[in-house]
Amino acid sequence: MRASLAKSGCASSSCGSSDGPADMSPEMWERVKDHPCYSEEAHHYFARMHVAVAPACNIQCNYCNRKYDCANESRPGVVSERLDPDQAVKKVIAVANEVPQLSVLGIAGPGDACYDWRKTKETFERVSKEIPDLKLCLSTNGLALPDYVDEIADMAIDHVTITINAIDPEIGAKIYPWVFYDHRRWTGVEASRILLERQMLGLEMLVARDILVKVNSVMIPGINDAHLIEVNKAVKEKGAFLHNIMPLISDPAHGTHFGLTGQRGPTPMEVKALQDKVEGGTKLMRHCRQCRADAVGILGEDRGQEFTMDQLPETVSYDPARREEYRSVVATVRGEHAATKEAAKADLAEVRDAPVLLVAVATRGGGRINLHFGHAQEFQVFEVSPGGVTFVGHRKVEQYCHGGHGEERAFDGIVETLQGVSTVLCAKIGEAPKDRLEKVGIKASDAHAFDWIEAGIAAWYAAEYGTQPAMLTA
Ligand code: CLF
Ligand code: SF4
Repeated sequence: MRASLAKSGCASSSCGSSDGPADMSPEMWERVKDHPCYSEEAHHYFARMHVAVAPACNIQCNYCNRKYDCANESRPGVVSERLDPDQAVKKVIAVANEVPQLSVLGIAGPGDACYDWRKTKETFERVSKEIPDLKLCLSTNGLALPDYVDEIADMAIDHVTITINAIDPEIGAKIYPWVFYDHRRWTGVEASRILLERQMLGLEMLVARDILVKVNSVMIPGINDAHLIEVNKAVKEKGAFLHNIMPLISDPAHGTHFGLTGQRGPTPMEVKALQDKVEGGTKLMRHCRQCRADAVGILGEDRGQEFTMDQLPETVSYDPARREEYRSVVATVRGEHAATKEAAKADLAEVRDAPVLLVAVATRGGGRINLHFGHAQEFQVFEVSPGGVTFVGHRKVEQYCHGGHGEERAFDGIVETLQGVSTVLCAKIGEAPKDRLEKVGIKASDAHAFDWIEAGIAAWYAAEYGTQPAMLTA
């Protein structure tokens, strides 16, 4: 890899502090480089935690059952621990002492962070006093948002997510049966019109105050899937920073309207096809994990159960040492990672007449191919072509291997989930699953174990399609 660095020129300074991706100014990079949701690159290194302090909600979404989590930002079906601001502050300090990757505190349901504003505000203010460098991030359905934008700006909350599923009230009415606004309950198209107007107003007001806005949209086949192309254009015009198109999660067991009426969610390939159609509009987030409202950890892992209130010590005080040490290590490592990406790109440019392929990678994070096939609970999927390696999403699976034996049912699920994928790269795979994957047309290799992901994919691709990129791997 060092030779490759010399060949391609280092994308970052020698101390490893990258100026950020080419599609972003250094100032913008500074604002997002530690936020695991606002930067795909950051999600390899940094963690978020959510505290569920704001349980009340002022609207009803057809994909939500409020007995569970807020489906705008979380996977429904798992009950969260509801906290008061006192408990939340204690929990954040305990996590910050134990999880050095922690960089963001989010309030993301169940309920609406703006409707329950008093609790949201108190929690953020008190945490900021204890841990001033923690980024504050809130997620809202947008109905009450315009009332609090000035306070949000005063509190230096730099990241706000609004869930916008439609800009057409007729479509919105199929998603929202009612909203509670101005002391009364509204239904039908009128309810949706009020909500959508307030969402757009909130977006404009945040952008006017230079706050970064991410728009989340739940993709609901047959209801708003095609319409999300217009949503993407509209939020771009209003200045949204990022658009996150998330698949509807629908299961009768969740007791939601959509779950009970048989509304299906989209397949991974349908999500990808829609995301590809909106390329060129608002920049897309493709690495969302639809995490729980009490999630803790790097995206894709959830350490929430290690930090339930009953496990926390009586008193906690913040010790910044571990987080500071971690940040200095990351500064070096991410510079190295950025440089290998550039090297991979340069080597791929030498490959001729090769197809565009999807490659699934088993990783436990850190940007490396570092997980056994049988231990994966998700695969990160990358598109590779002579033009480069691009992250396109992740696919959750049931873990195949438990204590040395493979689960048949899990294997079949993996094959179905990896639809459209040509090759799996992982740290280790046994001959039996490798042969079985081959039989259904998916190659698997552990020849690039512990490489940086982009470098490993590029090396594999270049080897498959005729060149020998000897310098690519670390
Ligand atoms: Fe939480 Fe949301 Fe902030 Fe991230 S999550 S409040 S922006 S810190 Fe992230 Fe989770 Fe996806 Fe949300 S992966 S569900 S986008
Ligand atoms: Fe549920 Fe969140 Fe919608 Fe409220 S905004 S109904 S909590 S999904």
